[in-house]
Amino acid sequence: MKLRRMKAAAGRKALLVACLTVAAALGEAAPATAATVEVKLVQTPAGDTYFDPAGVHIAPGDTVRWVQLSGFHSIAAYHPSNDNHELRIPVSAKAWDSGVLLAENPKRAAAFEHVFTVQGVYDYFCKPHEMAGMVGRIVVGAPGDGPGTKPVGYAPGERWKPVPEVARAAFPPIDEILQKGTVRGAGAAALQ
Ligand SMILES: [Cu+2]
Repeated sequence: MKLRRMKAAAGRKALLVACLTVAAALGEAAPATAATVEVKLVQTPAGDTYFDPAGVHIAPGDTVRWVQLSGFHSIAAYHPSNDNHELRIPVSAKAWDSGVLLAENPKRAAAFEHVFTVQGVYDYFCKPHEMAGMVGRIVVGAPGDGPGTKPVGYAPGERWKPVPEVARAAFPPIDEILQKGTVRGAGAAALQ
């Protein structure tokens, strides 16, 4: 009995070592110069809300850091696990939802980070302001042909929550993101 427990413990340890080895190998495969790109969360005194920039192009392994400058916002992937929203990130990527950030920069609870490892197009929204068109788009490496490259409403049979018209119009075009690296939303560009 005692021996069996020891064997089981040894087996668990071997599994842990194997996992750590795989993690180390994956870490080495990521580019040595993984970058962090900052996106601001903004609400103007007039009540306009937006991500700035609205579109960014990053490399696999890079981090996006959202920083809340004014107003209260959240950052959530277009994904069925987030309130049955349409799937608009790569199929093998993990969904995320920051919840509403509770402080304005520079306080500690004013930022949220996510690391992007799977290539493709990621569309995301701010839960309080999706209906006002507060959405963003991230292209990681090559856009490929995943859900984020498809027209909004591409799978009516899934009965996902429809993407509001004002949000549809706010996604920066993928080509423009690839060309410029970052794209400011129409709202941000008009206000400044
Ligand atoms: Cu918002």
